[in-house]
Amino acid sequence: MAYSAKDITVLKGLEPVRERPGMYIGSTGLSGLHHLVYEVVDNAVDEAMAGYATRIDVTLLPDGACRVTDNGRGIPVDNHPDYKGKSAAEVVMTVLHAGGKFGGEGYKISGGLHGVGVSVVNALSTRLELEIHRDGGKWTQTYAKGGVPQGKIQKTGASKKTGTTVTFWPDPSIFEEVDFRAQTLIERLREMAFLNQGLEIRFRDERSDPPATQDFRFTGGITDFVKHLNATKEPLFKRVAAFRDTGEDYDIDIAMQWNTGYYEGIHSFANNIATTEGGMHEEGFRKALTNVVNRYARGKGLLKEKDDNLQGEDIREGLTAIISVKLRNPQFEGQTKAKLGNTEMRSLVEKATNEKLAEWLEEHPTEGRAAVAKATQAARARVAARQARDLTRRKSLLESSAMPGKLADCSSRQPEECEIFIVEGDSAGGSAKQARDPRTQAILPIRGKILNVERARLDKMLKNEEVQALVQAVGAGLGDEFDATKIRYHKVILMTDADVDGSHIRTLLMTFFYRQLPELVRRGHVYIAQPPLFRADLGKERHYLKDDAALRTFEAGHEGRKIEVNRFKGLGEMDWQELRETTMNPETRTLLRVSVEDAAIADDIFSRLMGDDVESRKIFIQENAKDVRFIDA
Ligand code: 0RA
Repeated sequence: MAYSAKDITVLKGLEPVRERPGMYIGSTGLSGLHHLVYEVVDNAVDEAMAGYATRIDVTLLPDGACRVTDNGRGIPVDNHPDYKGKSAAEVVMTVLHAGGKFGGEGYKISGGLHGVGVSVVNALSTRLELEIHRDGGKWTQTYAKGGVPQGKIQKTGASKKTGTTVTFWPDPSIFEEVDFRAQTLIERLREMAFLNQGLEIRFRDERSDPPATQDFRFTGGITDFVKHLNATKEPLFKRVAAFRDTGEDYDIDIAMQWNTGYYEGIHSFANNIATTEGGMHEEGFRKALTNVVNRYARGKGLLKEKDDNLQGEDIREGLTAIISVKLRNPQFEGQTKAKLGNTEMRSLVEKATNEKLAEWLEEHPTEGRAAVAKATQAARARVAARQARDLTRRKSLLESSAMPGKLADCSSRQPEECEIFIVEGDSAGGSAKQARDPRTQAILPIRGKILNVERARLDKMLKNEEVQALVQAVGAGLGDEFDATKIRYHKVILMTDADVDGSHIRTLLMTFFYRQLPELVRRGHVYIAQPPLFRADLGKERHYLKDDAALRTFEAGHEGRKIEVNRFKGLGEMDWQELRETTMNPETRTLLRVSVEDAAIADDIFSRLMGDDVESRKIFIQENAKDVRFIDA
């Protein structure tokens, strides 16, 4: 195909996106792939937030495409004033950052995130089809690889409805993988539906026959979100406290409910984007929450004059809360651009919480008392936990800051080059010790299933031997005393069997890290080793294959030859040379880095997996057995 001068302008304009995709969508792994969908959905949600769309359909097609349809006004198809001869729709699809921002008044609060614009999706696709229903007509335009328009937008029929449909095929030469994960998309779409009260989002996966579908529409908005998060827990009381405050150019929407558990689950969003690093809105909420509950407790005589104030962490124990704000110019800061920087939001949220939560407590005295009683208990447990911790610390001092007995440490003392393999079982630990590079690789064998941390309280958990060994080895402390500068290994690698028990232990370990050393995960220090599932012998050659797909490809590539296939049931079945070559040697292995993208989703999953609700755990494991979660290569 010959490019015309105009094509070259488009190619040039979108070129930076193809050159450095990571800058625009974060990564070219699964997370980046899914970002494409979110970007298109965000535009449709914007149209809904502006009051014009009520429904969004997201469909995965059998040929690998993703289709997003909304029933909004349709992207304008008339000529764009600033771009001669191009429709506004074409500008949106081919100019970086054009977005819908020229909508003027219609676009008061723009959610667009991921904010990079749908042209980025176009740039990273092999093909994109646009269909717009508007002004009595149906309009279509197609773009080839890299976002090059195949002709102008054209009226191809009449239509009585309005709306926009974008269908795109992600480019396999850009992405490591182009198979969308239904479960990942479903979770985000559900979240979107919670955050946009009343908006209908329908998901349909046509890659299976019959197609799998899930529809979301929550008339209770984030109140339903909180109920959903607490559904796997035991709510302290039935009611959800919810309040909102709306101004000229902002919306604050808060819902909260305590459960009888011990973890804090405060999740904040700004313009529908998870602010996992917190920010001003969260700060305002926390400050007001501590204030209001203490004032209430004193006012009702639940705290006596001689009593200390309840601390914020006591009050937040077992609290599930959603803070969702919408504002005109969100400033996203922090390492992962997931922290809201707008200072005005702090005082706005603080004021709203101070007034409205106090009111709510006055109106719901039974709930108010229950919340204070829970916080008072938490305060007592906090004191007990501190004593337990002091004890452990003294003990480890006595043992001269010794490392756990089972640890085979490495000799290097430069954390940047050090790795620790957490290995299941003593026998696998043995071959790992032989296989390692003792200078940079340490081995910590873990026996059996470590304590299920989700269900245990900190003071109890600290008494668990396996947990102590892990924390001591990592060397950076725990909980709010975690000190990242003391991390002894920059790679903490979970190496478990590829069977059901192995994956259970891996989930337990990931839960532990997520709950107790979240900073370690956030900084990208936690990895999962990928031992192969098969060894295929071809004459004298040995080939190690990581999964069923790899085996099939291998077999297809050697048709007619005799292949002897062995399935490894566990790490213990490999000899140490095999283990080194396939799984441990940095030159030849592949590792998966564990990432926690969206704490709200992760929280939900871990609770379902690990919480007390056996039924929901069963269902969850059945549904997700094949889906690798939180993992992005
Ligand atoms: C710019 C202006 C108008 C609508 C849109 C963009 C729009 C963009 C997207 C993206 C996905 N779905 C969308 N729906 C609408 C407003 C035009 C008018 O005033 O009618």
